[in-house]
Amino acid sequence: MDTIGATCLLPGERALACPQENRPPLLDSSELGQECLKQFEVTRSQLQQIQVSLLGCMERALKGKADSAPAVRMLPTYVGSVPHGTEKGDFLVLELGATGASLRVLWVTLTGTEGYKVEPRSQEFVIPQDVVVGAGQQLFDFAAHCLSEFLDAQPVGNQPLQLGFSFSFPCHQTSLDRSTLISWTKGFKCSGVEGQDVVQLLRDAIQRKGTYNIDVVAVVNDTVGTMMGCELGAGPCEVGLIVDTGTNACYMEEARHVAALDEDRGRTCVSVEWGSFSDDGALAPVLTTFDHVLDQGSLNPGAQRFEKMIGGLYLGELVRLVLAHLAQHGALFGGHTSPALLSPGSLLLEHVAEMEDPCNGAAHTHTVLQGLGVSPDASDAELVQRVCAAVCSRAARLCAAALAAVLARLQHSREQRALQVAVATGGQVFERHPRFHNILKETVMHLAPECEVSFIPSVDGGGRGVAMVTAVAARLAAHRQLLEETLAPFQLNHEQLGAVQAQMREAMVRGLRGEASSLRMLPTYVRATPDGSERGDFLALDLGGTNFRVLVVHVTEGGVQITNQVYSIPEGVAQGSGQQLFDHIVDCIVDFQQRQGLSGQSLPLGFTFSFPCKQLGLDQGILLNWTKGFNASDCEGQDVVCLLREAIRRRQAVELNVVAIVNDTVGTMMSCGYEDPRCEMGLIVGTGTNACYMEELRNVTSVAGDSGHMCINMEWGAFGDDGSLGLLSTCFDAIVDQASINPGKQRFEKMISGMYLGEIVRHILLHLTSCGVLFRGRQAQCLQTKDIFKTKFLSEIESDSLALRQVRAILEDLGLLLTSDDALMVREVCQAVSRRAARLCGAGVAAVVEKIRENRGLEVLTVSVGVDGTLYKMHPHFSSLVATTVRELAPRCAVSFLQSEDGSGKGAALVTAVACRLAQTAQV
Ligand code: 0WK
Ligand code: BGC
Ligand code: BGC
Repeated sequence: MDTIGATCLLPGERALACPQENRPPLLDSSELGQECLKQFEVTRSQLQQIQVSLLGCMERALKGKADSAPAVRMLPTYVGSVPHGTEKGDFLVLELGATGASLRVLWVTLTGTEGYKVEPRSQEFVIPQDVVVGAGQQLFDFAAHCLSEFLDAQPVGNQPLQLGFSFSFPCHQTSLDRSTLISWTKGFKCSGVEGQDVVQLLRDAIQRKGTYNIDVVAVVNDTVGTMMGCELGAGPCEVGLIVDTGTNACYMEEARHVAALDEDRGRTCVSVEWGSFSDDGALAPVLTTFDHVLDQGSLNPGAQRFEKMIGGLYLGELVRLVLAHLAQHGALFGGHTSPALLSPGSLLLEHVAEMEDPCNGAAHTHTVLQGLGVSPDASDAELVQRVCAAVCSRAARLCAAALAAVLARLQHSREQRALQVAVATGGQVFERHPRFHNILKETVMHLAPECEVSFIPSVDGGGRGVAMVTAVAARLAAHRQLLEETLAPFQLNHEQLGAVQAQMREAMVRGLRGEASSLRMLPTYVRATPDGSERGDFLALDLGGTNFRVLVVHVTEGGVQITNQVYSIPEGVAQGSGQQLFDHIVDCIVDFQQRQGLSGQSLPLGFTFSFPCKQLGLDQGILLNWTKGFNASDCEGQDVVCLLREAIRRRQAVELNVVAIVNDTVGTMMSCGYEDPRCEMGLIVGTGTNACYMEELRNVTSVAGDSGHMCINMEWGAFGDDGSLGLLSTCFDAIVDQASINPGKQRFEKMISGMYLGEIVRHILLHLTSCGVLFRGRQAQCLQTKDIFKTKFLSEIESDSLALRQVRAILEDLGLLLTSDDALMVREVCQAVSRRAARLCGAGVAAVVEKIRENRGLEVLTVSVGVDGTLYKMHPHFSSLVATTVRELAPRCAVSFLQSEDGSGKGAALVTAVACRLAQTAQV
């Protein structure tokens, strides 16, 4: 190739001189030089336009409004909590991609003591070019090999090692240890990696290598490592800026502004990925022909245009292209070129930095140019230095415009005009280029005058920062493991649920036979579900749930009309004397009658009394024991209908005709049975839990008769009181039971119902706090209070429509100081506890419907279950989990669940109506 005077075009280079017809008059060599230098000048207004345009792109991307190929990606990094400073331990760090075709392995010891630092041990490995552009597996195997080689020299033994992976390429991260590569940059082009989770690829390679037990716990962008590694003395840096082979920045954004995250509090680190900024409007005026040539000659033409004007991988090449152009047009080296001058990549960043060295730049320039096979004279060297300066100044100024856009974003995000911020900087261009840092600083001051910016050079290239993130990730991973271990006993599998179903079935049979069983299987003397012929007006009482209600129920041809009044049962009355309780009940009835103009009328009354009663008849019920926080004295062992009648007598001038006492499960079954005759089971999951169903009378040994049916109140809340649930019971269940007013009793209820789930959650939260997993290990006073964590919180916290922010609001209203990680974990605890409750309840229902099916020797049973109870009705997932579990465990039963609209008061009135109808026919 003749290099004197002949013009040869570089690959992909367009003739710089424009075509004959509009070719400007030929420039002499010095003018040509000037013209080239001029191309790299960027005016202040152009910088401001770039700043504004980049800011616009950032804000659109944050809102998730960016188009398919966003100019900048604004990628969440899942780094939210800045280091506590308490992080300690030894961490491995693997850096790939920050400084070109090399990777670095570091051993970082975090002391957890402010100001006391242990120098990291590190080793750099050059990545062979064929690996940089080869198969992805080869690259990750190379990384695993380097890790192993590095560790061979370290006293590690076979302790598990935690590794932070600094991977400096644009990635979609979905957690601290899951990150998918979007596209390679900076000369990397390995196949089979884009679109893949790079953490998994590294884990697989380490597995294949099989030499050390390394757990990759975090993947971090190099800008994040640089920001996190910034010395705490200076106060946490909130921006990380890298100008190395490539360039990028990250910063701490208000989490609520990141649409991709379901967050509203706190800050989260966002990697801007400004290397891909390419707003033609803003960049076109500053892009030179040399930029286009460089881009066309790169591995990723059209991509990372902004980076290719700033990154250290490209600055040398830009200078070379200008020098080659000037030489070919006789403006340099007397028009002489050389193969080296004409070959891409022959001029590197360090060459440019040397040539710009304020002291020995001129000498270095001669050395570098001779190295390229050209012999410069003094004016050549001077022009070459000016070309270097032009190219690098532009890079620094463009970088400053981008940083100014980030500062403007911080001002918007913090709603602050004056901003004080520390920017951690890292990368060879910063470290090697003599003037880059100052030009950047000055330009930022011009473009963001209201921002007070301190630049903190990263001490070790971000290795410590990556270790910090790894420590945070390791802490979170350890917390997650502790959380999973704590919640594992709440995850009941099919076998365990099948065992509960079978045990309940056996207990049912034993209970029906009057043998020892934790299921009392109490006959209710309700022999049929309503047949629609019931008529009349009835009073009904509904005691035992969240609310005590008095109702008047009108049963007519046209249907059932109900008027009811809710009254409270103060704890002092529920746990006072029986006389006090029943006098209070009668007071409410009298108040209701007065309000409804029923005073003096003696309507038949049905009493829904939701506690275990041994019934001797429809209107006789001996209270076996209180449950659900009731504990009125002198009632257990008594006929509660008598207790009510005595209270009525004590309140003279009141006429009430107590006809029936029913359990709320029976009332609910009857109430739903009135609408759907296939309803033969009643289920309550509220303050307490229980079920009843229509059993074949022949199976009820305590009641005479072999034909027909009898509704049996199972009192399944007591299931397991014989210890048969011991294997499933957790330490938290034991704590809740011990703290209850009836320890050892109602064990099944205490794993399922609303009165207890909140308490189970509270004790799990206390345990996780004591392990340091929650609330930074600080025990919250509010959580020490019994019953402060209401079961309704579970229903609210688990609602899908509730964003994490609302979960935090509920917990903060409780007085908890928490992070989003805490809120996420509290939600998981609630889910585990309520899921177990629903699954156990489902196993119980499956046991009952299977019994009914076998009772009737049916292949398939179609049956409905009437259900009531706040937990079942209000919890977002409880009912569907119960139905799913029943389908799994009783596939030969088609079960529909009918939510009772009118509560069991209506059912009690219907039972009373049936009793009255039977009594009338008996009199006839
Ligand atoms: C409403 C019924 C009542 C039952 C209650 C159970 O009318 O008989 O006791 O549901 O649900 P809780 O109010 O305990 O949530
Ligand atoms: C990558 C960034 C990285 C930057 C600096 C860019 O090419 O896309 O992820 O932070 O280089 O290394
Ligand atoms: C009682 C049952 C009642 C259930 C639901 C349990 O505590 O023992 O009689 O049906 O709660 O209210």
